[in-house]
Amino acid sequence: MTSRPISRRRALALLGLGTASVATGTVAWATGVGAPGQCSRLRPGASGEPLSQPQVAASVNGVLDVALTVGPGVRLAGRDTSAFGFNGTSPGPTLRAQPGDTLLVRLVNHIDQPTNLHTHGLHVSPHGNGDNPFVTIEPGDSFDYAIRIPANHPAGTYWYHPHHHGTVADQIFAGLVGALLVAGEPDLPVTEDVVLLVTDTTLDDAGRVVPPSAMARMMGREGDLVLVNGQHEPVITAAPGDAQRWRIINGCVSRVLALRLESHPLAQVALDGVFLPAPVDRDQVVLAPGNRADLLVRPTSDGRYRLISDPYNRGSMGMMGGMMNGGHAATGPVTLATVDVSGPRTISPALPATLPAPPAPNGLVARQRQLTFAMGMGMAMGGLGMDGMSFTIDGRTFDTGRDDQTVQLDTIEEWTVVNDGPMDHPFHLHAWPFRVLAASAGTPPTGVRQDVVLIPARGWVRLRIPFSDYPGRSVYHCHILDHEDLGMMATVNVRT
Ligand SMILES: [Cu+2]
Repeated sequence: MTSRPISRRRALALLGLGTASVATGTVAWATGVGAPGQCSRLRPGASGEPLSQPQVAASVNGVLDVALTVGPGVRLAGRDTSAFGFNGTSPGPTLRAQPGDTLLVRLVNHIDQPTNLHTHGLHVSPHGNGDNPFVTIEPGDSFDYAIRIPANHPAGTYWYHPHHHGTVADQIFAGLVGALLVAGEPDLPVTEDVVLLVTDTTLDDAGRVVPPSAMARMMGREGDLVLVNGQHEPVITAAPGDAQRWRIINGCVSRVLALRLESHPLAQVALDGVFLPAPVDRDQVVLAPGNRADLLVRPTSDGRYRLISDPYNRGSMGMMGGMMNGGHAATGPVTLATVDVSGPRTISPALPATLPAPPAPNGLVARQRQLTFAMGMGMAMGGLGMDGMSFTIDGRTFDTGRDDQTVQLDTIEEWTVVNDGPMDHPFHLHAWPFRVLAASAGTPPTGVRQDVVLIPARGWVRLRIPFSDYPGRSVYHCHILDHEDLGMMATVNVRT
């Protein structure tokens, strides 16, 4: 079964839809959510304020015991909004744990749609009340998660967000994100260690989240407001000579961040939470939705320098060409934050020449598979996307009850993920991180494990995946979360 390209006529017809229905049915909009295309947009009430850090919930004696209440009513961009948060803030509290800890999270649902919790990037069990994407927490209900982080888990920058199929994009766009840090050695010689959790959203002038048009869902929505820790263009202060660690998380629904800092190289030390073998100086760091990068920033002279995300072409919907490109209003570079460098010069120790990248697992490859991500009209099995638009993996949309891949526990597999379409799709696998072996773009692999990789339009990526430690069922999907909600997700069942 394959999908066929969208005709120009068909795509134009889809433009006029503007409904809020998705593959799994009609979305019940929560209180305070506006209608598509109405009203003027919210203007930030504050820009250029000092960068704030989310509150921290830290583990004690091996346990991080925290209640997270999902509800409307948070402050974003210096304005009161009816967007969603955890415990009244967006981002929610930063969860700080150690390898070997257990996360005991009581998730309380105070919105009027089902939700759940995913600990993105953690190599933990997907079973039962672990990192289980099949959990449904109905409005008014709560659920007790117990997520055991193994003692040998790499330290680093991870994040959490809801993963209830059909509402993932809406709930992240509405603000439900938080950082999750696993502590551990080494301590880098830095003067600041900060989380920069980047999100985008669109709010009307009453502070209500504006749902996307049907076309924006298909393209993957991008919000008008790009925020860092819920702030608009915050300012980070530094002294010349400082070394700061910026843990950048791309929490956007669809937006690819192409980051650069004016007049400075970015020394990348980690990707998707995991240390690289050595720091790498980059002019630009590209993060697909879900990716993280830890950067060391070392300003040397006084001045104000913007952290910018440049426009990134995610492709277009085939015959619609540039007209549909991106499906979003924002054009041109976006300023995420500014670093304000002044004061007495400090002297930071030199960067370590090497970093403790986790060793690559050795072993024979037990099995090779090929997976194909595609989009098209009407020919897919197992259900259709919006009005016949399908977002498929191997010709099928998501079915929670179907095992798409069955894998033997404690074996290593090689998956070649092919993108058959004209738009980029970021591939994400829960619970079992992978290494990139090769890619159609010819980009040299980093050699370290990661959990999201961008599969370019008409391209492919080859991955090596150790399905170690944890049996159970979980999912892989496109991390353009509108595509995931429209069906571009499938299941993997790892069996003993
Ligand atoms: Cu996609």
